[in-house]
Amino acid sequence: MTAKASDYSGKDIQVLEGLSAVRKRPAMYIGDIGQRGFHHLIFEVVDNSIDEALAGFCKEIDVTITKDSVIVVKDDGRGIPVDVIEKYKKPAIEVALSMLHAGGKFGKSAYKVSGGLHGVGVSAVNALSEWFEAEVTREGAVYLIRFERGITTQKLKKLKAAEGSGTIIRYKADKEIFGDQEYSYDIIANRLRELAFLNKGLKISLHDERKGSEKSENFMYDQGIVSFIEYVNKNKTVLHPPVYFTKSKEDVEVEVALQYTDSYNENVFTFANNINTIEGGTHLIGFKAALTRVFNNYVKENKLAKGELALSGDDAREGLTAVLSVKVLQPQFEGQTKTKLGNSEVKGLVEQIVGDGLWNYFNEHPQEARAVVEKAFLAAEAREAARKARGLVRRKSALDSMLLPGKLADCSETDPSQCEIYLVEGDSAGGSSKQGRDRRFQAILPLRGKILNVEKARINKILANNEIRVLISAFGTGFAEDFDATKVRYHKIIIMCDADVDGAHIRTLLLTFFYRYMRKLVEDGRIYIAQPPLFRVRKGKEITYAFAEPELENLKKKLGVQGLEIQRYKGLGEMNPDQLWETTMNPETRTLLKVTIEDAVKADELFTILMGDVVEPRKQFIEKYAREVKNLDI
Ligand code: 0RA
Repeated sequence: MTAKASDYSGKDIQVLEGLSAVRKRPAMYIGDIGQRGFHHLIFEVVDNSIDEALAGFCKEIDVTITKDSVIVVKDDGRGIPVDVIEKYKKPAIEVALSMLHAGGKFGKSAYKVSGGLHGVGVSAVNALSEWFEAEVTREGAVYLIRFERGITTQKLKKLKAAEGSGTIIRYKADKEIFGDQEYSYDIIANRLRELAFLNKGLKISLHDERKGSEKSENFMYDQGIVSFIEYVNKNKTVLHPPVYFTKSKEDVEVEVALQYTDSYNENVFTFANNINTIEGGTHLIGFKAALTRVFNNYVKENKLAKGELALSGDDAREGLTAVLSVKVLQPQFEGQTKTKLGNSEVKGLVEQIVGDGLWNYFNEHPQEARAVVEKAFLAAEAREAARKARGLVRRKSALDSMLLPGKLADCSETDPSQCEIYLVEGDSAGGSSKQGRDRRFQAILPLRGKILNVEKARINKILANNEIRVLISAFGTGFAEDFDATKVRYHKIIIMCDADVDGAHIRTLLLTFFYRYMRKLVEDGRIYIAQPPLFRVRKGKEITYAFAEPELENLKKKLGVQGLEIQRYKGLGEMNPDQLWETTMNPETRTLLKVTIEDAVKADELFTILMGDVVEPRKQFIEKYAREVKNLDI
């Protein structure tokens, strides 16, 4: 054996080891092996086609879920190169698809997406697929290569002569890794729609060929992020048409679109190289600085000031929907979840573009400018009133550090990581849960009646609401400018409501409040929903609980129907303390749903529809989902 040949086999082993590492610890490479990771594989493949589009060679991307749940991603780019790489004695495509992190080395596109969130490249998808195929058309022919669980089972072969160019990836996610999961059309559609918004003019289509759920959609937006803004604001009352600014400089391209609505919320979505930078970063800092400056300069120059009242950044952003998309050559992603843009050169550029653009817009549209500035002053007044009210609360609590709400039955443990608080609907259930709990680590806060709908109120009114004040002081986090999620006194905040319409309403009101005003608690995974059973089934001395209809049916079958006593719980109050503990509160036996934000655009849409003041979309939403709801107890 020549030195060269042994060298080659050595490399070969290294390649295989690379991918077996992915199979050994998949979560390390794709985040998790649950729903998120399972869908992430698709986006990892699509990202490669997006890179090709960003480089200017791909106009269309086609994603299909076949009836056998095979994923097919097709693009009309240049095709993955097939020429043999000297060093590996293998075609470039084989190296790119079977070597970890090798993908980037062959990419010559201007703005690579890979390198961002779990940017592990398509080889990780290959490793985690039962089988994986790439079909490439380029240089006058069609080529095919195939792998099974990351191992080449069909070397690259030429299939036939053909015109044009493009890449088709087909893969079947490995059951050994992902179990029996099913693809969610909505998760895929939402991300593809977002990618189409962020890459103006690119056509992305999605086809679901699974039996019974056949569906097809095309996403293509000539207006790019302006269409994104229109989509986000479709159920809101807007104050002016969307405004759009863009500029490219050296290695950075910036696009900004914004529009004010009459709502009290701020919705700024930021992206770097198509990655949703939920932790913000330099682009967001530049944007906020420019916005605040333009507002204050406009007020000064037009003598619109109201006494001593100064406009803060928060005031200037009340009711604002904005999409900020930057593309940088070498993105630096920082932060806990690697979704914070670190490139310092971006801040100044964004600040300049937004500053100049908005200043010109205000001067060319004085009517619109006055409307949004007027709104910012109303926000400032509300904030000032809230600040005064909060000052009172703070002084009191400084005098008495134990100022916890009287209704709160606190736990004895003081380490927040060990503590839970149950927010319980109604006094009677509050009573049972106080008796049923483990008082060492479980606190109970009964909520009387409904909390305020924060979607329709400004901050001063929110802070005047008694139930909300009680929540804030029990949590210990402070509020608004003083809000600090790290001060939270309980690492689990558990919403426990009846399984009826009122319960659902109270739960939604609480979630709206948390999402709009304590979002960090949601992001940190602190918010949970308790799952009380719907049925109690007794046979002789044996008692079991069912949490949904199908479970009840199974129980009926298992125990045979004779002699069964079935009780349907109408509310938590019907359970005695022991039952409540056993079914809903005992960490050993209960089921808790953790509230997560998978998609901020969808979450905003949901809360706007459910709690906002435009009626028609709510009606449509209820009509659409009413058919799917079976356990609704009115
Ligand atoms: C690197 C170089 C070239 C194409 C690609 C990557 C490429 C990769 C993927 C992955 C999915 N679709 C893709 N399309 C293209 C082309 C280099 C050249 O032709 O000069």
